[in-house]
Amino acid sequence: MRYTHAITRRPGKEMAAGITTSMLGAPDHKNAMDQFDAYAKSLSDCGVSVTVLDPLEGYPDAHFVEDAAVVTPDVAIITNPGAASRKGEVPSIASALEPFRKTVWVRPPGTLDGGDVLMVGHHLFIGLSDRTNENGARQLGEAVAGFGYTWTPVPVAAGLHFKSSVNAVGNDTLLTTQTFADHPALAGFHRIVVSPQEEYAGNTLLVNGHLIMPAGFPDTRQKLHALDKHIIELDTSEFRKMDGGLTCLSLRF
Ligand code: CIR
Repeated sequence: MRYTHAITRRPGKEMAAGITTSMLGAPDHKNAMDQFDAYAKSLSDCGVSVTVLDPLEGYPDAHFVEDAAVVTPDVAIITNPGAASRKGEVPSIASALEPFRKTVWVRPPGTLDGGDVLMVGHHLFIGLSDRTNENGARQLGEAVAGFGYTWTPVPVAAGLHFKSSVNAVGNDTLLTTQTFADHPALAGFHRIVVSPQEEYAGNTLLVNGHLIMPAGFPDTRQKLHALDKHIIELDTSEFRKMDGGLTCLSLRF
């Protein structure tokens, strides 16, 4: 799919108060801003018009905009994030998307994080995780079914979200961690498997034929090199400290 737009949000000064399990220490806001600027520039270099929202006061995880919506070519689904501290992020993302798409909202008891949703063509893989429940997955599946999409729920056994472990790096090629290397739900796709010490690089982003990957993962870089795509490596250290990666930082459509 060719993207024309992306919505992003600058990290706020309170970003260290977000949710994390990483034990990598507190993020440095200044470094995070520099990393964010490089990220937004890379999206722009890939031919995408980038909207940059201001930090959302009181919501230290709000720059991980991917979790607040799922945008298809036909409709934007506004999520009900699984973490209580993140539910208030959605109205501002809905407002940012309204000029582009009709919106449909996930309602309780359904919960859904966009990080659990991988769209490949007209199919959605929806991770069932600590953040996304079956009701939320079904609401999303039903919202897109009318536009010709199919969907598969996939239990997420490791990592925060489904896309912490599986991402598209080509039309029929997925980059996965070993957990999903032989997963039957992904049958039919060519799979490139990241090594156990490079699992974080499984969160690599395909934008208009370019691969944006986190810096510092030479084995994965070499594997991706075989795809003959332009590779952009970005330092994501400050976002990683807060369990975030490259896909989390934008909504692409
Ligand atoms: C959280 O735990 O919700 C944030 N600290 C990180 C969210 C990362 N989002 C993503 O992978 N889509």
